[in-house]
Amino acid sequence: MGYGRTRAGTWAGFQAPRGECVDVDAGPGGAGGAGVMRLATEPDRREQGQGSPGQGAQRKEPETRPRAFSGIQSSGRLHIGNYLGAMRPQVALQKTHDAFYAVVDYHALTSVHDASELRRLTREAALDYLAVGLDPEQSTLFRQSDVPLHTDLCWVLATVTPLSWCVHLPTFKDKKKDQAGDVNLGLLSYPVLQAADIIMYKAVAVPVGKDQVPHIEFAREVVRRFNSIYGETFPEPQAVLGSAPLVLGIDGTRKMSKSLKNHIEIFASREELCARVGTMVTDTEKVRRGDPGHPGRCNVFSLHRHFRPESAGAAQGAGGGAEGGPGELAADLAEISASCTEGKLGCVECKRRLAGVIDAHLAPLRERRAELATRPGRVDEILAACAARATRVAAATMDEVRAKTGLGRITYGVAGGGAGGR
Ligand code: AQP
Repeated sequence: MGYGRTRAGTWAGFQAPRGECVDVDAGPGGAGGAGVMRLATEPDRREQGQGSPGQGAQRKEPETRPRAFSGIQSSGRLHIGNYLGAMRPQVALQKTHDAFYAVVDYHALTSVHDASELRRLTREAALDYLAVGLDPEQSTLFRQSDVPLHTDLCWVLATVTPLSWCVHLPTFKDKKKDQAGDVNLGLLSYPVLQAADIIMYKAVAVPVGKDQVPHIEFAREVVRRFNSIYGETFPEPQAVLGSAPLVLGIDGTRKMSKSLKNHIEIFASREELCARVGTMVTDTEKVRRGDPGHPGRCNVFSLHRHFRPESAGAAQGAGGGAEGGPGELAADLAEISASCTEGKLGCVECKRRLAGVIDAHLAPLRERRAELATRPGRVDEILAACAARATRVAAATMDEVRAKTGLGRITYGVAGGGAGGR
């Protein structure tokens, strides 16, 4: 099975049933889609205008692939929940979609209030993205704050978004608890900015983890509201889920998350990785080594699965290397399941084997990241060129939004570029 295909066989997100997510792993599909409104793939004069040289800006226009957008917060080291749930499907999607991926530092600002820390984390996240296989020749990888039009559109959307929609979002309620000492207005408007990020590029596909589905539904509601007031402008985006939409943390009960500190970093050293996997909670009903286990109820077994054959196609797409070929890994998985169920395989050994398979998968990614880290100028170049391309597309959208809402028309500059030491 491979990522990058839709069950519905169409990516015209605004034609799909409302609220439905697309499983990126399932079934044949293809690009396309026509609708009454201007499509995300339709080139705009402003977009085609001033091409700037460099990575990501050299592709041939007009782009005909449907658009995708997703973001990742630079609020901490990325973990295998981010990787399996979002980054791997995102990398797969870049083959079929004109993908815009942003390191969303405006969002991270809602929790990180230290300038050098935010800069560092933003650079790290960009490096992580490139290391897992994001190709700046195929995708537009940029830092969100390099395209300040995102906050411009966020304000416009805020004026059509009922306050109650934000206040009642479960994710806001969770954040209020997690960040009790810092419940800022940015946390409340977080999903509005996220909606702005997505629709700025008229994206129809949004590859994310399951926890983000309510935010994509929120963005769809905002689109409907805007379109009903100002006329058809934006397509309704659709969430795209991969084969691991919800990865549990090492506690085996809650979502793997930086803030819950139950995560396993993607780019931890081999030793750290083994230590973290070693502390994972296993099947609670298997108390002694010889007790029969229940792989279907064990988070360690879930991870065995996510790093094995059924994801092997995607793993290759994402640049991961696995121990053995897909056939060998599938047989290995079946053997683990059988011997755990029969009480022959102890949890310690099962975790040792899991650490081995994850390490083998991540080792080439680690190498690529280390290599990229020696060339910071190259990363800055990529981010700058991609920010220029994102700005051209965003400027076209904002021209349309400003005209429809009665705001003034302005000239847009290209900000920043590069996450490095300013
Ligand atoms: N455990 C997970 N399983 C599957 N997908 C996940 N994602 C995050 N955790 C899991 C997906 O990763 C993308 C980026 O997420 P983010 O940068 O917005 O961070 P997050 O969801 O807020 O991740 P954390 O670790 O939970 O961050 P904190 O603790 O800082 O809030 C998203 O697509 C998300 O679905």
